[in-house]
Amino acid sequence: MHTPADMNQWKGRVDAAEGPTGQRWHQVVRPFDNNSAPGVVLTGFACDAGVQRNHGRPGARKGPAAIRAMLSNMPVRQRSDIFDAGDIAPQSSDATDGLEPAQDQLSDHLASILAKGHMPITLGGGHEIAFGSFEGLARHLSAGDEASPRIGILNLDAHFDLRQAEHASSGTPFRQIAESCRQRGWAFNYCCLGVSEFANTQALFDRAASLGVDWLLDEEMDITRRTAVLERLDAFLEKVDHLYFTICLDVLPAYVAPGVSAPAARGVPLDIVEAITDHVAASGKMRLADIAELNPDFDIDHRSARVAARLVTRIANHSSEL
Ligand SMILES: [Mn+2]
Repeated sequence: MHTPADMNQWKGRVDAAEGPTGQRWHQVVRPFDNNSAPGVVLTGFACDAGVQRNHGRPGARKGPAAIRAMLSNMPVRQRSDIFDAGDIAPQSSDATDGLEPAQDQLSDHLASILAKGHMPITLGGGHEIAFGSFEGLARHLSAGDEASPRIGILNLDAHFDLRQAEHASSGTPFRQIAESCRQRGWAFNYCCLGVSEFANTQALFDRAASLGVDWLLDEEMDITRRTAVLERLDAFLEKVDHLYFTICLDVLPAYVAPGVSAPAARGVPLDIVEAITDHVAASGKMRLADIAELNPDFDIDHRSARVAARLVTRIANHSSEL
């Protein structure tokens, strides 16, 4: 189910006396349509069916509205070509059964946005968003000239989300992406930064190793290791031409992002997460991005939603001009 942008969600402070440089996002965001000139396109994925299947705390379906509320008052800096394409969600009648159709709808939507030269940023939603995002990029690139596009998947996450399970969930998307790559005959280039040794079983570390995943533990990503982390990132970016960037908010410490499906006891400092975000956005390789797992039911004073809005704004501001 795809509902068009509800522009009533974009409201906030107006500093009329400041003129055009006093503008905030709610004053410049426009509803997306098929004739929109290339820009940043926000789409909500109002879904936590995968979180429910993964036995997490439901509520992430309310994430997109909470992120828009915090984005509304962001000052407009580098970019003002921002569009809202509304929300994609499972049909309310079929609960968790609606997961796969919603992912499929997201993929088609993103492929069509990419074909028009936009930079999609998708607001989650559980991390099941990742399979929808990747397939959107894959469908777009399949229609192009490259026989075997070099795609990189960069995930900032406490979890590999590589679980083997009977049904797709928020814990399985990167295993599904690995299978999709194998079926397409494409390399699976997956880098997961911020993995917790205490939130992933040995089976997941073994699967990551056998799939050739590049990872760093949360413990290897404190602020004293900023340079080493960015060098590792550069080595990964070197190997790919098209990057899918996904941030699971539970990569952050629980005191920074309490409103998530599965909070992290340690996490990666926001300083490092923001440095990586700026670096990736400026690389010229990022084709699409999403931010997952915001659960407003467990947020404190919109803390996690504010962090999500900062990250979305950084991605938009620093992404190379189209
Ligand atoms: Mn996670």
